[in-house]
Amino acid sequence: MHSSSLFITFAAALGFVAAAPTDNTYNPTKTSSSPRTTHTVVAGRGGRLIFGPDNIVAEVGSIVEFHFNPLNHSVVESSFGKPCQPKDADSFFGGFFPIRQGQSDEVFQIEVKDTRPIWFYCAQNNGAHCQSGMTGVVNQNFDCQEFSLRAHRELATKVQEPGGVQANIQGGWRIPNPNPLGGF
Ligand SMILES: [Cu+2]
Repeated sequence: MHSSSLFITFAAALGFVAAAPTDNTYNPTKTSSSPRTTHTVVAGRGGRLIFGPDNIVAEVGSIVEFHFNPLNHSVVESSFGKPCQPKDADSFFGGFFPIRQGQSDEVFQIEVKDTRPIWFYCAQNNGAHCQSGMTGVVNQNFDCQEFSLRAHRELATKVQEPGGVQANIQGGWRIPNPNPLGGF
């Protein structure tokens, strides 16, 4: 291998390491210049196959906190064009929350890292939740109806494959419900 191409390979490897997520530790006591906003989303709100709300506007740095009502919902990150499937190997996955009544005593939090839309769905296949409308978005581009939640949901109804999951809970924090008396 020519020495310059070796250098480029080496630099690319360094860049990859630098770009990899390094801090996946949940630290609620971490101080910051302004308090973080938390946006609450309830999976299965009102006993329906929905996320409520399902169209969230959230500033960069804020937290979206998923709560779970019956029965056995989940949350996975997808992409606009491929509903009901994880976007990629790094897509967040909160696992399943099997409960019969009330709400789960655990929640799943994600951080809004940039202004791009974050598409998500429930991967529960007993009842085809994603295909039945259990999808949502953070920071939809409201200027472009081509990429609206409505259009995404329309695509989801046509998905033939079961909803996909990740091998592990990842991309967020599954923690005890910080506000268990908050209702829903
Ligand atoms: Cu569900």
